[in-house]
Amino acid sequence: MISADDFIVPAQKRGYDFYTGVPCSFLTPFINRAISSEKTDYVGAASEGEAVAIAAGAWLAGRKTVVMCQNSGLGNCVNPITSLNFPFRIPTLLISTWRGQPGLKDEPQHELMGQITQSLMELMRVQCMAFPPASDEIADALDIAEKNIKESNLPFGFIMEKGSVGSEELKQLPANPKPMGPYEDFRSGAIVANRYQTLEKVLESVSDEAALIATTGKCGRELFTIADRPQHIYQVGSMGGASGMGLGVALNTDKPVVVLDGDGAALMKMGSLATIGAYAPGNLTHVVLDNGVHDSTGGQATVSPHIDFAQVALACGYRFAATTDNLAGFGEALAIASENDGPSLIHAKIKPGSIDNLGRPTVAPKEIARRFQAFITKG
Ligand SMILES: Cc1ncc(C[n+]2csc(CCOP(=O)(O)OP(=O)(O)O)c2C)c(N)n1
Repeated sequence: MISADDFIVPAQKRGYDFYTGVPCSFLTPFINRAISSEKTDYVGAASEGEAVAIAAGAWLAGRKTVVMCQNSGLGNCVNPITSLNFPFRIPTLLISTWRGQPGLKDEPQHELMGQITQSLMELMRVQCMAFPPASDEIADALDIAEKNIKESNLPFGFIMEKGSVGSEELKQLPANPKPMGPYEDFRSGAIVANRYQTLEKVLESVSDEAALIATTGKCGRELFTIADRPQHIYQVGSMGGASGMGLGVALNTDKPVVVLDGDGAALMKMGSLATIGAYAPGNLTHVVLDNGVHDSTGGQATVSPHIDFAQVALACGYRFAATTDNLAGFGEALAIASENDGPSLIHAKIKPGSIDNLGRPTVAPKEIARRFQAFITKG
């Protein structure tokens, strides 16, 4: 058995000091220390997939990251690990517990995942090894992880057995929710613009210093078609992960960060609104481009006509929210968001549809990630 600091301190010396994840009882002492240690930043995520996206954002802003989860949560990580970390070559240290370890008595829901934890990691191209059980094995384990990450630029996994880390007190600050932020309704009564026109308005309105993170599907393809700049991420996969990534970036830079989300994607990871509202980075603007459909896959309806994203955001702690259905109102909402402390959410009601012969990003995701990281960290 080791103490949490036996791992956290040498990991921090190697640069790993941004932690995010969802707890597991096997992780309790380790996660308690990641929360209380002054050497680490910790973001409690709503889901493990969101944690992977937050960590990816933090890495894009220059941090070295650790994602902690129960192995049940590995299932929630599969999509971002395979369609975000892999194509963009974004590494993280992934510490997963080993509930259901064969030979040990555990609950029935952990049996199958316990049998496949290591092979699932390897299937996802995540090289992994046992979480070091003794303090004299930690430096070597971290060096193996570092070497692997340097070579592959992919996540590296540690599988943590029960009782690996000695107990730690849970010391956390009480929640301090603020009164609900202001709301503006800029609707004129008729939806006039589509996503392409709204993205053009974003580019015309936001500062050249702003980083833009576009959700999967036609949003990123359109943004690339309108303008390709180093401060753009076209999230080709990881549907729903744009907001988590935006949070990870925004918490680690002073530059403005604008997330360009879809209604389907925002609904897929709605827990991220809660995390953003609670961690409340002042420089984050979250635009939900709501065409009422999964436009990129043929226009199948989402449930967004039932959802008031602006009110959801305010209830989650966003500092400002607005609803718009026209470009002038959208521009006004963006101006308020950029002049005031966020996070802000702009619920932009738009028409479905795109342009004819829409292209796709021609810059490789790995290159996009690295030029974005350079944009955020240099200057
Ligand atoms: C996890 C996952 N499920 C499904 C898809 C397929 N998919 C790609 S884009 C898309 C629609 C996204 O809808 P929305 O966020 O509303 O954006 P829009 O296409 O309307 O711009 C879907 C379902 C995917 N890429 N990833």
